[in-house]
Amino acid sequence: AVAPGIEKPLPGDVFTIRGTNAETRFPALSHTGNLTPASLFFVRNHTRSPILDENDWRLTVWGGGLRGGPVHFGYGELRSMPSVTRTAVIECAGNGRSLFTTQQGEEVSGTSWTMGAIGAARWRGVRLRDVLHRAGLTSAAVDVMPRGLDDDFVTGGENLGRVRRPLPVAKALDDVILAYEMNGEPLPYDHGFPVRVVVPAWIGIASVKWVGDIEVSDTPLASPWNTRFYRLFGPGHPPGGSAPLTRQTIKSALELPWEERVPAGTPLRLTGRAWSAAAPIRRVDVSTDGGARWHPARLHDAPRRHGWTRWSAEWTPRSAGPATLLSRATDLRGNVQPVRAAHNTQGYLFDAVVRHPVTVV
Ligand code: MTE
Ligand code: MO
Repeated sequence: AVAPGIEKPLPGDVFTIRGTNAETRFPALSHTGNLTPASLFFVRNHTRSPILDENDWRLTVWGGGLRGGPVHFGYGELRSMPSVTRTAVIECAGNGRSLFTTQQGEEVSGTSWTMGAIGAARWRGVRLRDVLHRAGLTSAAVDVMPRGLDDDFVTGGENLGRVRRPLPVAKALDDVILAYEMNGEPLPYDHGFPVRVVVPAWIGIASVKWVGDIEVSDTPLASPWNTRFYRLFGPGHPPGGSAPLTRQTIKSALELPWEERVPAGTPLRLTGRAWSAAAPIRRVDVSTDGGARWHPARLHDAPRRHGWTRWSAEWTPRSAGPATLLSRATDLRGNVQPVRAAHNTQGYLFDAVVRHPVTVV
């Protein structure tokens, strides 16, 4: 059986079961509400989606930060525990990476996303905190490391093992959930069926899919996903890279096709989305003349944490020729999208105002 939401992609959208990466095209979001349907939600896989059976699946919690030996949880057992439901975006740390090159002329390595490595969903599951307490968490615990059941990740001939990344115990006990539903349906295979981690506000790699075990350690844990990847490397950063990345930044994007042709003299409604990990979006400004003048956009969602905000602005294109559209988000803490994103060799956290080309005809 195919998990819900996968079998009916909108025309023109690429979706995978078992495949590697698929990006959501922003224009397709204009047909959706605040939540991203699973059929349009981007997929980021280091290897391929495993097809797991919830009856064979179990979660093992183990390590020196527990009172006793390993504790196992079945799918039905998790389902019978008290649940929470929470809206949160999941966004890849590399979202927007290709714009380092196309907009800033800088070289970066990694999956060449434009702005579509993000989606917002309603996640239902159990609090990681509740599972850790049931497993016998002690005050000696320092780090909590979920690990996926997908294949070992092999890169450049080197086997880095299964995808895993430590969370400080404070974050694990705060707002992290072990999710088994996405938008009211069981998780689709590509998004971590039967159970994934959801770490609100943090970069996507923290939200480990197909979780099979969680190490709870009384000493700090490391994995390639917090040492070799997901730090800022390059000039201006420490030799071993920055501290491991945690929170996402502030961004916005138009739902218009890239290089769209728009007729002169016809009023147009520009729509888009804005999001910030630090605080709800307070305002979005739009420029239709390459950044010379800015006008406030109308916001269509009440300020909310961890979701995104739809916005719109009216524009009547005047003279024929190329034009550049920009949107700039501001959040309630006063964070504003910068003109340039800080370069780093792996192209993480592209937060600059996007220069969106169109042609007026
Ligand atoms: N979890 C496992 N087990 N394997 C993976 O390859 N990719 C991570 C994260 N969790 C990954 C994973 C990355 S880099 C991102 S951005 C998110 O999952 C993407 O979640 P999605 O595919 O549901 O959109
Ligand atoms: Mo990612």
